[in-house]
Amino acid sequence: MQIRKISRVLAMTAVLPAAAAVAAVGGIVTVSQQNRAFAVSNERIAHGQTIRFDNDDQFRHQIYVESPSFNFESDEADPGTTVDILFAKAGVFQVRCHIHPKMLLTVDVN
Ligand SMILES: [Cu+2]
Repeated sequence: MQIRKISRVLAMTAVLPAAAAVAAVGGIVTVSQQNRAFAVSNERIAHGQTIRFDNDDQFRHQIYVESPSFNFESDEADPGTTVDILFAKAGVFQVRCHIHPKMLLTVDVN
């Protein structure tokens, strides 16, 4: 009886992470840009996910990523527009804005 309970718990913990990973594939996470800052300073996503940056500011923004394994550079984006970045590789990436050097979002891609 006791052994049966434990094995059922183990089976559930084995299934849950797999289901979460499947749901995350191809998903879009939205990050707002407001008051010359990203609305969050850290974001955790799975590789294959996209972050959509909404310019909810009254200013233009620009978005870039510089790293050994992944680089991205957007045009300047007007208020009310969006920029999508697909993170295909695992790693930790710093997302910045050329126009506002204090803007920083750290993205942890699993
Ligand atoms: Cu900016």
